[in-house]
Amino acid sequence: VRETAWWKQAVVYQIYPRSFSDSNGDGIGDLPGITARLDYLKTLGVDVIWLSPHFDSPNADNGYDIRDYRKVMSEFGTMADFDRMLAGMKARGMRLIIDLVVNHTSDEHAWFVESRGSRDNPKRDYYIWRDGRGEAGERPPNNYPSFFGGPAWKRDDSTGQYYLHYFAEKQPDLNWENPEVRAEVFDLMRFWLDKGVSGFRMDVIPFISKQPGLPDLAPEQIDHPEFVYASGPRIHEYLQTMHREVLAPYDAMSVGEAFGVDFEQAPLFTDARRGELSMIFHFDIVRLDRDNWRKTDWTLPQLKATYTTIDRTAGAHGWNTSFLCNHDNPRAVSHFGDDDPAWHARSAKALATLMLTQRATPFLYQGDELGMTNYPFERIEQYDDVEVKGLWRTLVETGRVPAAELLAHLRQTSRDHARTPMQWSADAHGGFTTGTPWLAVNPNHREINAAAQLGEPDSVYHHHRRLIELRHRTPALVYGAYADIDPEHPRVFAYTRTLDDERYLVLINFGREPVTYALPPDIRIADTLIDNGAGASTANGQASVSLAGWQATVYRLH
Ligand code: TEU
Ligand code: CA
Repeated sequence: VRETAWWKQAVVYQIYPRSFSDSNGDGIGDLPGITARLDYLKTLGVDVIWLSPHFDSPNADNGYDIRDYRKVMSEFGTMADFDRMLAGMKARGMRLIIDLVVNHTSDEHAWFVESRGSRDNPKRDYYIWRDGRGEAGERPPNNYPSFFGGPAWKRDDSTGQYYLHYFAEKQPDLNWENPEVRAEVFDLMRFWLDKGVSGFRMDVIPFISKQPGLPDLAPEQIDHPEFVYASGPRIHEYLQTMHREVLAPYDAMSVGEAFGVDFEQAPLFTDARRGELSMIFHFDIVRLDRDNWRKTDWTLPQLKATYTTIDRTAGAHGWNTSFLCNHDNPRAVSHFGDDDPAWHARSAKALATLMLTQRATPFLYQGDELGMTNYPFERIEQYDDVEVKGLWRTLVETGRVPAAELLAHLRQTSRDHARTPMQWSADAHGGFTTGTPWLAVNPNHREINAAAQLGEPDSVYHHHRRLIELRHRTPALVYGAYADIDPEHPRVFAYTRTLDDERYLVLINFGREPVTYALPPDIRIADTLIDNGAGASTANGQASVSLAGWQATVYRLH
């Protein structure tokens, strides 16, 4: 039996509000700015919008450090603006999911302000406090590193104890062992569900259960602590309770950011019979060519093998996400495609074809529907990201890595590539703001922008729109079995999607050179459903297909 769900059929679009659309000229995107762009999203065909954090925050990590879960960030607007935005989405038949960031809060959250006050404060146990090691407690309680540089522990002057922070010092980790913390989180989730949101994207959710006794990491675990952080013993108990008590009564969707979860563990989170999460984000594709901040090489067979593994591990009762970018990663076309102006549009469309024809819910990141590219960063001062600043401090300022080396990698890997403002038009600052943008707009907005692409039927935008429409009317592209028919081919990604007696073939040429691709004997093309404008069409029943550079085509098979 096919297990159908509204969120399996949906196409999701991620908005990073700070960089989407500025309505009042202060250089920062905001909620009225989003409301003004809803028709653009509706025309594209998206069903669900995922909004990165919109809550009150001192912005140590652009909103992933929340000060008040029930208040809208003042730069983004008011609760009335939120309500208007949500009503506008609903009026157009779109849903909203919001970001649930509950592994940690801001250090300015009222809970933490109280918690740090004294050892016997009633909120002390909302966070994770420990004595230091050494005679005078001068060394942290264990050797955990933080993701943004330095140890994951900060000594607090008021009581002399250390608190745990997996990310920045301004992001203290909550203590989920405390039932009051769990009740507070479930409550704030209901607050937003009652307002009408349809679910949550859950930030580093596997990290909420900590290792008992917080033992030191073994030397081989230090470089990738996420695998230890993501495997606390109570994670599934917490998620099952959350599902039963909060999500299920609202038929809410949930997507967990599964940083540190390896393939074998995936079904524990997403097997529907266990009642935990709807789906998770695997990191294995966007981080295929990464070792922390270092860019490494990748090959097409490696990418294909990863897709196959992800599909298999979901199993019959699990579900996956499909994404090539988000606010933490370089731009899809610069990363997996070819952002040279001659190949930019066609390769962006090829990647859209890959992204939107998986057995998984697609998550399209803002600007990728235009093929927005990486920013040409040159100097450290051009970056904003707390992660970049932490790397600079701990690697370059300590002399461990030469500045030029880190900069060369950041030019390909930095999170800021995805955070430059949306390119709405060829106007100043890409039409994002009438003021000064908080982060520079990519100079290529004169060529790559929404206004130009809306008026051009063959644009990257309209190709996304057509692919989304095709997916919506073709259940086999949502639910059909996935099979890579040629895992070793170094240039062509070839896979079928099969549902009952309907069968489709996707062919993507990952490169500039044309390829003549011989079809396996059991594959007979009936007709072409969509092609990324490369022109070469294939006659019914042909034994091989000529693919132009970066050509991507979806065929119906006999
Ligand atoms: O990110 C999780 C995460 O750990 C990585 O993707 C992170 O971006 C970093 O590159 C690890 O090296 C989530 C959010 O998506 C991210 O924006 C936040 O900064 C982070 O959690 C903390 O909330
Ligand atoms: Ca604004």
